[in-house]
Amino acid sequence: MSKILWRACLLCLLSVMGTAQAQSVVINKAVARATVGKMPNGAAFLQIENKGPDDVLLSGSSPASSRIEIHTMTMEGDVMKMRALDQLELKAGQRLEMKPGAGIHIMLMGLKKPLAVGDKFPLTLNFRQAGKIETTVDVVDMKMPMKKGEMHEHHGQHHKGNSD
Ligand SMILES: [Cu+2]
Repeated sequence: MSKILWRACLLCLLSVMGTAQAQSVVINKAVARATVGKMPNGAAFLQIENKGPDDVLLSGSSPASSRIEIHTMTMEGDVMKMRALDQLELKAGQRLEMKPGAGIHIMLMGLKKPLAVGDKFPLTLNFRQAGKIETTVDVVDMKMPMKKGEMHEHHGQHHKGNSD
């Protein structure tokens, strides 16, 4: 039942995007790394474009995992450290592109089941100004995040730089 609701929601979201910018925050190209074996957690990467006023990403949720955390990864000396952020600021006009291997990502804590290539699941992000925004995450093969981005061509809602 909730799947049908989600479909309906996605449809209206797409039709809104086609006409006017009713949404001040736009999420594109959401992907998650396929998990191996019984990995308890997964990682998702997406593009967030803030077309509205300064905003803050407060939290997220997904039926795919018991919890969502916003993580940042930094190099401290030779050690890669990952820590959870309470929130993530997004300035007006800011475009954030999460990339595997460095920086900000969305952590799926406590996966309900392994993420297999080709799976899709909904993810809801909750912003202070823009409210709740849902997107669909595609699970892809991301063994080698480095260089040349051998990512599958997922053109989903890619939206050419309409910068006004
Ligand atoms: Cu993480």
